Amino acid sequence: MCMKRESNPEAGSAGQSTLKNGAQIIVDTLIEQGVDTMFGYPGGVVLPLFDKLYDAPIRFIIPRHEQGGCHMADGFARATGKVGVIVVTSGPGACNLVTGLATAMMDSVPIVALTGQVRTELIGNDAFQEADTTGITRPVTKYNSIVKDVKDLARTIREAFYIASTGRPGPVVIDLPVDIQVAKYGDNGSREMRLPGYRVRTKGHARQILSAAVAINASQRPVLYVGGGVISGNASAALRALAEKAHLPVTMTLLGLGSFDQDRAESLDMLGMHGTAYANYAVQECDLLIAVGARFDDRVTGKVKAFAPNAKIIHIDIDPASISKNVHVDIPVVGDAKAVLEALTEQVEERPRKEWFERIAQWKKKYPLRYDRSSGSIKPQYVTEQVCEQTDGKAIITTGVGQNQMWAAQFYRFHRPRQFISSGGLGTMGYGLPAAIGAQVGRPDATVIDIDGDHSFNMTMTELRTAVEYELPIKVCLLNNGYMGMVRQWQELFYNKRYSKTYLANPEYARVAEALGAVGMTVEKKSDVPKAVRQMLAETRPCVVDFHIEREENVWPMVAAGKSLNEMDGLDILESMA
Ligand SMILES: Cc1ncc(C[n+]2csc(CCOP(=O)(O)OP(=O)(O)O)c2C)c(N)n1
Ligand SMILES: [Mg+2]
Repeated sequence: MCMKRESNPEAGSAGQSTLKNGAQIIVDTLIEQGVDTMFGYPGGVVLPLFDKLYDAPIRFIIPRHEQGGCHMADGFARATGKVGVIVVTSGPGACNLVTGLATAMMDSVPIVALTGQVRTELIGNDAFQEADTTGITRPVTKYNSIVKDVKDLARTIREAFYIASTGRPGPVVIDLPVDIQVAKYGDNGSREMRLPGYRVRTKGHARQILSAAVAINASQRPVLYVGGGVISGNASAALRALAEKAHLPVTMTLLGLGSFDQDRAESLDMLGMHGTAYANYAVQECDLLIAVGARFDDRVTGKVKAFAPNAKIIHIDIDPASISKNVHVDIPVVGDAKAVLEALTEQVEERPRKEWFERIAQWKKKYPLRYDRSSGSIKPQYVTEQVCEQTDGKAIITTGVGQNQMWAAQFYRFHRPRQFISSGGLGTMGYGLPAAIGAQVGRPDATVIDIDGDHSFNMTMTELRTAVEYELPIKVCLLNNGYMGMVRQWQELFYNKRYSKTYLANPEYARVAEALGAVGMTVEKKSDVPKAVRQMLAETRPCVVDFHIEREENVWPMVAAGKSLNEMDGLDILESMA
């Protein structure tokens, strides 16, 4: 068989002397694509590939579970702007990726996932560890494909990187039957791609940009509403230039945090369900809403019919499919956020908009984010503030999902892109720790802190061992309320305090951390918080600090599901803490 393939006349033009097997072609194509780090977990049908990875010049991180590995690749991608790469085996390995892929898909994160597959002739036979990986992952990927001929291997992998990282980024799965990994082929060095239906628009239509500039110049009460697309499109500097020149207040989605320096006067911080009152009021009263790289998610809009009722809407997005999907848009601009914002900045005029900024200043003064500082118990907001203060607002923060995520978003102040890494669209509990590991792998120079919930942490805490193994000094700040706090909050508010199935007894996290080879600390007294944060930051080993916080603390303000943005609950509670 092998001999026959070696003399295959279809082998590349370089001839017999350069025949390589598929696994080597995969590794060479990864290196050609600039991959120096990858994540992955072995298994039977990826053994040929793992054999070639044995001496490849690629840093390889093995997680404890493929879901963790996929979140690591995702955290790596979000922290660095590069494509995250993961390789896993067929069947259970590929199935374990699904949550990670869906998380990356919802948040437009570039990942290339290589999955092993059974031999091509066995596909459809219920072979050992066979799963229909392309079928299972189709709805949670931007693109997927199975390679059935070694001739297509290099090209398919190149296409995967191109699709994952261009336009609206996203995860791509390439399924690799084991016989393709051992088949031999001559690499003819061609860099061609065959993607006739895939077009990426970059510049934006000049007439649409002009209409947008005219609308901005005419507006008395504009608001820029920006999302993760500004970060993935490397458009932060362009955003700042526009906001500064035209004097535009800026509010960010959860995924947009970091795209605009929160210390700047134009920042309205986060909007939406747990956004600031001043952002939500400004959106409801604005006469022009300029959405950039954001998708009008329901956690942002509240009741869609009542969203920004007086505003004309401009929507700048690289993905034409997201325009007018949830909210009718008056001036669509399909294009790259950076290119469009730069073109807009040239065409807008300086306008001080004093009255509008004064109105915003009144809201900011009346409704800042607050919590009860006099309380004797440990408030999660206090822990987050301490972490922010002691890191000078410079750390990379990842989160779990729930109240912890909202407190991190509200009380850490972000200054630059790629600093806040959180599962926004899917809301994946268990994301925080592996994402922190991936971010630390990509940014060894940075302080990386996972502000996590106890039950989110429970889901993937086994990855702490991965951090120990690779000497990644990540820090975990557990906001431990014992509860699935965000669900408990909804039960308190909407289900008459019937806390059905939202309490589970937790382990002693400090001992768990130590058993896994990390540093563990427990903090039960408010007065110990600053010192514990200091110790955590000084640690050179992975470290978990278990803060026993006020158990029934709530996140305020809150726009209940189905309410409009100006109908916020909890403002009276916040005011009473003044
Ligand atoms: C994988 C997964 N399962 C279930 C949920 C639903 N959910 C959202 S928040 C939450 C509670 C989170 O608890 P914890 O991590 O302790 O965070 P807290 O809200 O207490 O800060 C749950 C169960 C989810 N988002 N993800
Ligand atoms: Mg909790």
